[in-house]
Amino acid sequence: MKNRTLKTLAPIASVAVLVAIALPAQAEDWRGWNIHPDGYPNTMALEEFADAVAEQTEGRVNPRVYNNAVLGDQSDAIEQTRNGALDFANFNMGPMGPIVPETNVFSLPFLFNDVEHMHTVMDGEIGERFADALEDKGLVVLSWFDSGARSIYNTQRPIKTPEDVEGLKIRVMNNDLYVDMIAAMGGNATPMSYGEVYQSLTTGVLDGAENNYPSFESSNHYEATGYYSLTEHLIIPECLCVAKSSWEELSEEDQEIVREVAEEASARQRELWVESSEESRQIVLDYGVEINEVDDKAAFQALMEPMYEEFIANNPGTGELIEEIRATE
Ligand code: BDP
Repeated sequence: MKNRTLKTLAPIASVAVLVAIALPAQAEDWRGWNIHPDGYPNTMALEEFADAVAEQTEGRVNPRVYNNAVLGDQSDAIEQTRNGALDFANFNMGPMGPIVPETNVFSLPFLFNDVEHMHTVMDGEIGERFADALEDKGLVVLSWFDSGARSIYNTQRPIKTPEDVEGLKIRVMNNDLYVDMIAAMGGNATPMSYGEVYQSLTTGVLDGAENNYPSFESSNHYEATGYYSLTEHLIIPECLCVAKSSWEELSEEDQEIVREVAEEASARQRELWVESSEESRQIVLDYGVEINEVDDKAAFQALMEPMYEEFIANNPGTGELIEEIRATE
């Protein structure tokens, strides 16, 4: 009796084994977080990344991008990606600071000379060190994106000297370093999620905020503020990151494909960035926003010295790192 059962079951079992072998490994449906709307340079690059990954892995990895931060604000999304609830994202290193303290150095105003300098640093050995720090916290950096230079905009007046910032209520990203930065200029900073800023500007809860041209335009903040002043105080890198747990589920071959596609997405994003910045500048000008150059940026820079001193004192080794970044050509 016992034997007969085994004999009848044996063929069924081997069929099951064969079916399991014949089926392809389960496809990975990747959910990607993106704060920006349709048409934004990062959104376009992320969508191209998603399509190319699906195509080149022949559907083994199927990324999908969710725009406009519908999956949560940036600080939440960083945590969700770290714990694998989200698979990939484009993150700014500003709100990354509280989670990966090494990245706080990017929130020091006037760290980089210009955007090109930032790219040279991030594409080199120093960038790799930051990628390692992020990986230790569960985020695999695939490539680095541009986010231009951030400038202050407000409803009250053009900012030409630090005195013009006096008393203004300025929204900053979630990182306490920006509170010190605005305080050093004489203003009052309010850390706030990106999505809440527009309304706070229109109701007068805020006098202003700070961002690059594409975000100033695409968020419609320009409609609520009359002055955009080119303080260019922050140049912050962004990453295209994957959750470490999602990354480790991929075969080596697929990892290679995804990494290569991400490098292409970064090149594409940087190209689109330049075009988009110019387009956004034109849109806000046409709308009637008054844009002004800041002739004496050194006056702003000088006020940041105590912030640097405190940062270096509180974070051993960062003095050397800052020197190294500044010396990178
Ligand atoms: C944009 C960044 C985005 C930030 C946003 C902000 O690309 O990651 O969340 O600024 O100010 O430029 O919150």
